[in-house]
This record gives sequence, C-alpha cells and structure tokens, in this order.
Amino acid sequence: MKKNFILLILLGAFCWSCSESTPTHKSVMPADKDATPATVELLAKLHRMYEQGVTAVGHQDDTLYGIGWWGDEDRSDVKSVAGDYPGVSGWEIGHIELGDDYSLDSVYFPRIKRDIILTDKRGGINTVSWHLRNPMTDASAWNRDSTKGTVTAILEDDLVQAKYLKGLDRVCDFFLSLKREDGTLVPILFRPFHEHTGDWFWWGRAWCTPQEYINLWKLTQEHMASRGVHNLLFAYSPDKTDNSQMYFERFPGNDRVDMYTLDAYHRGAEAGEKEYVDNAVKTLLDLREKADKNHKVIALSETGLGGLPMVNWYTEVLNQVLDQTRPVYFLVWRSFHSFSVPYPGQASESDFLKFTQQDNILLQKDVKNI
Ligand code: BMA
Repeated sequence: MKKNFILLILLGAFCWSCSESTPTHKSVMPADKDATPATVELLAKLHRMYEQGVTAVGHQDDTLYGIGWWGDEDRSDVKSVAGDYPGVSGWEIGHIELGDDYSLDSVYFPRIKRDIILTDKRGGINTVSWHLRNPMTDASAWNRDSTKGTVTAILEDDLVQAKYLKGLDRVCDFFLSLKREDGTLVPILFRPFHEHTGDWFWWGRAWCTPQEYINLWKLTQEHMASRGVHNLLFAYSPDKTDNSQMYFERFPGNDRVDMYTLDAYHRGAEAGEKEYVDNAVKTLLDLREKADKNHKVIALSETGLGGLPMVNWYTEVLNQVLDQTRPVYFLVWRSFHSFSVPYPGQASESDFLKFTQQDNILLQKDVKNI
C-alpha cells in the first residue's frame, strides 16, 4: 500500500512537471486572442513540427518566377529539382500600401493572392514580408538619412499616421481577401518590420528608439485587429545580432509575438562559412532556450548563399546549422538577381535533392501531413 502510494506521488509529480515544462501544442494560443480556427491550427502545426524536430524548406516567390522563367503556371525551381513545392512559401507585398496593381518586385497582386490560396490548398504554409515605402518621405523602404524620424512621425504626427494607416488598410484588405473555398480565411505568418536590428530600413535600429519600434508594432497590430484581421501569426524577425540582448532589445512582448525568427545570410562563400555557422547556431540556440520557456517556436526566416558557389552548401553548411538548432523552417530568398535554390542543370542540383530527402526536412506534402 505504502509502495503504491509513493508510486502514485512520483507519477503525479512527473505528470505535473511535464505539464509545467512542456505544454502540448494544443495549449498554445496565438498572440491574437481572436485568431481564426485555421490560424490556431497553423500555430499548432508549427508546434508539432518543433516538437518533432523537423524543418521545412522555404523559398521566397517560389511559384512566381525562377531562373530562366517568369509567371508560368505553378512552376517552381524547388519542385523541378526536388519533386515537390517547398513547405513554406514566402511572398512580398511592398507597394500594396500605395494602392498599386503590382508589388515592388513587379508581380501583380492578384497573382500573389492566387498563389497564396493555391499554396494553402495544397497544404503549404504561407509567410508574408512587407517592404513598405516611407510614409513620411515616400522614399523606398531602404534607409536614407533623410528618413530619420519616420517612426516618431507615424506615432506623433496626425497626417503621417493617417497616411500610414491608409496604407495599412490596404494590407488588411489583402489579408481579408485570402479566402478558402469554404469562405474562411487562409492563415498567414506575417513578418512586419523585419531586420530592424540593422539600419538599412527606415524602421531600423539607428532611426528610432526601442520604445518607438514597439509602439509601431502595437499600433500596427491593434489597427489590423480593429479592421477584423484575425488570420495572422506574428513573427519577430531581427537580422543577425551579436547577442540575444540585442536580438530582444526591441521585442514587443510574448503576448504580441508568435515566433522568434532570425534573418542570417552566409556571405563570402568558403571564407564566411565559420562565421555564418557559428553566429546562426549561437543565436538560434539562445532563441530555443527562450522559446522553450515562453512556449514559442523558432525559425530561420531568411538565409542562403547567393549563387551557391559552394556546390554542397545544403548538405555541408546549412545542415550544420539545422542539425544543431532545428528551426521549424528556413527560407531562402527569391530567385531573381541571384538564387539560393538550384534549378535544373545547376551544379547543386543533386546536393539539394539529397538534402531534401532527409527524413527531418519537409517539402509541401510533408508539411500538409504533419
Ligand atoms: C531584397 C531584394 C530586392 C527586393 C526585396 C523585396 O532582398 O531581393 O530586389 O525588392 O528584397 O522582395
């Protein structure tokens, strides 16, 4: 009897510690408390991926264009080489805030909308970035010194704020237009004001205070919610930093963020390999520790080696990062003026195929089934 009693106590303590330290994906809710069921399910899927230690392949503008083609129906360099679309598809909506018909990357918005809906239907995950123009000066997202003070102006100057919110309304309309066949909305992983630890965008570190950045995030999130947009998960997405203090310096809070993600590129081919791997591993391990405490997941939201001058980059370099850190996805940028996924005939083709055939690397069908 006494033995059973002790066993019961031990079992109880064990279960209690499990529920304390590893809440199941079912218990994790999006930052948006009114998130749609599909958005809640997308977050649950990301947590399942995290728990299972798998990583989805991601590619920006994957089905829009590639090396040697533009605008073909449902073509994809990833699919041509690896047999399936990427698990995560990234899209860019810069210039939608202006009311333009096409993006800053010259893609018509109806085509982006079509491909997001199609990706979702096939079971893939969609993520969106937004290189919006400066609402104070009308200059591009990329910083000029004259853009200093833009975030302050959005927060404090009624006219600039009204212009920013008018642009944001167009973003809201776009997200609210992404409908599944049953009329519910496609869930999106939104990555606003990314790479703000650098100073190349007008929302960057050099041009506003931490509190101003956080207030811009809040203003944006609250305005979108007030417009009825509830199909978003929010990714906090700094560029590579020296330490996690800098990473979290402008963090809007765990109640406003669903994922900790990192943009970190491999530059300089062989010469830059160690720096890239060491920095990405260190940062992602730091993020994992914090993510585990705060019930978040981590991702490598932008990465790649432009032009793939190292033929076995995927199996020999990227794998070093992924094997040590297991982000839920990595995403390489668009195949336009450069490329970080191979295309048929390119030298890294067989390496990429070998890489994607690993059990813990997911393409679209794998993501669908998880
Ligand atoms: C950058 C470049 C630009 C592009 C921008 C937004 O990294 O690829 O050409 O306009 O991303 O997609």
